[in-house]
Amino acid sequence: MNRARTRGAIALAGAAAIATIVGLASSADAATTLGASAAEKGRYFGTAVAAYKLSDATYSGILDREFNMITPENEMKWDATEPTQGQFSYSSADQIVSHATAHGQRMRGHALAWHSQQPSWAQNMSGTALRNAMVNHITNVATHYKGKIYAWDVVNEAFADGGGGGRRDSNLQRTGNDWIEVAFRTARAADPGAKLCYNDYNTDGVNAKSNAVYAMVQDFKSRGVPIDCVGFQSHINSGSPLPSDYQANLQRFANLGVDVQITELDIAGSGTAQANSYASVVKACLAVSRCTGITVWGIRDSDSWRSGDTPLLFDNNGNKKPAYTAALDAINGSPSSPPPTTPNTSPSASASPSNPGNPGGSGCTATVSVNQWQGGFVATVRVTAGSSALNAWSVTLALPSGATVTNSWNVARSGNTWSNVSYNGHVNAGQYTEFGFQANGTAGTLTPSCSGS
Ligand code: 9MR
Repeated sequence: MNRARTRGAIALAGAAAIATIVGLASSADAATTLGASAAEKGRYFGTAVAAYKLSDATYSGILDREFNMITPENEMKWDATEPTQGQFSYSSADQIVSHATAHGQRMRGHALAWHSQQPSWAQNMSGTALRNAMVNHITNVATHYKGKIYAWDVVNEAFADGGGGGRRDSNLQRTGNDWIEVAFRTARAADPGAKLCYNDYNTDGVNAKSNAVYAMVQDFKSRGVPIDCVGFQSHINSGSPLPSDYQANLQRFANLGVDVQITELDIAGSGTAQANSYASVVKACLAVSRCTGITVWGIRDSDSWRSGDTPLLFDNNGNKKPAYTAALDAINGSPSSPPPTTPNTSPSASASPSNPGNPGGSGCTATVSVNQWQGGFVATVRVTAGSSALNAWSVTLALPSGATVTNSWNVARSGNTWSNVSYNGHVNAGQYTEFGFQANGTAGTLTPSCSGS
């Protein structure tokens, strides 16, 4: 594991050296890829990835050019990671994580506890045996990927469709109504640095199902059950059209004190109509300060679970569709909204206020916010351009002795110098981008200083 991590770090450092040159050469115009444009707004743009497609050059070419967040489409699910009880199988998911590490992409983990895609041994279990198996599963998987996951879908699709507003019946639900909070507490204990999300579909507008999820999040927040984010899958088609209150729904969840994320976006259709819907979703996310990013559920239409709907941003040959251009233009045309906030807000973790900022060498300031828990922390560093655009930046930030970095994102590090990667060197005047890292130890007071060109 240590060796793998070292290899990844070397690959990342190499990529970053090249990236800095690219960054310096770029023009002062808006960024030209989804990931880079989203990064300029302090957001990510991700996609679902299938491990077996990574050897397809068209597929990985688009992936690495456009996307800076990856969700394994199936490889981290229960049936994939624990096909036999107590025997864990991580090779396909590890392949995706290695790819992400080598290309400076972050990971969303999907999904720890779900009624679907369970291995047959779990499908046949009930009661205490199933509850214990779920806890053991979450502990093992979240521990295996500790420090490598930006956000976990801890529980997926636990609410019923239709007007009832209740839980979905499932073997997990029948172990007791508290199975969801047990799943979240277990995930927090295993990987305190990951944001923990509840994820569902048909919750994209205000309706009976999203109201039920809303009530659960409110209850969890009031009782200190660790939850950091809510995922809105956003599988849009004629049967599930884009709700007119999409943004308002995201905002009401954000107002509960959780991040919101678009987690599995696909929109059936073609041409202008599809392009307009993509633009609406992107604008809605960027208008909600706690909407931290958007993930589309596949790259080319042919990669989609609903390929007949042609619901994605690239056609079967990997060409950009009108929907791609609309999504990119919507990101670049959106005003910068206030910060996505700091990571976890678990009761044991405290978010320290941002440092006042540092005038730095030329044209940028850096501020840091820290989420410390017993034995570790996540730091989020914001780089804000001054009155002219940046094409490259670096931040000097020393860690106290005893603190060791386990994982970082959106950045290349050499000792105490943290530099932009290819997609986030360009920052428009007055705008910002963010990078982060997770470390063992105690952060203390971190004082970043920024220099840009
Ligand atoms: O896209 C996934 C597809 O390859 C699988 O066959 C399917 C099996 O359930 O799961 C699909 O992904 C689902 C995701 O994990 C949860 N939300 C709905 C997605 C589409 O079905």
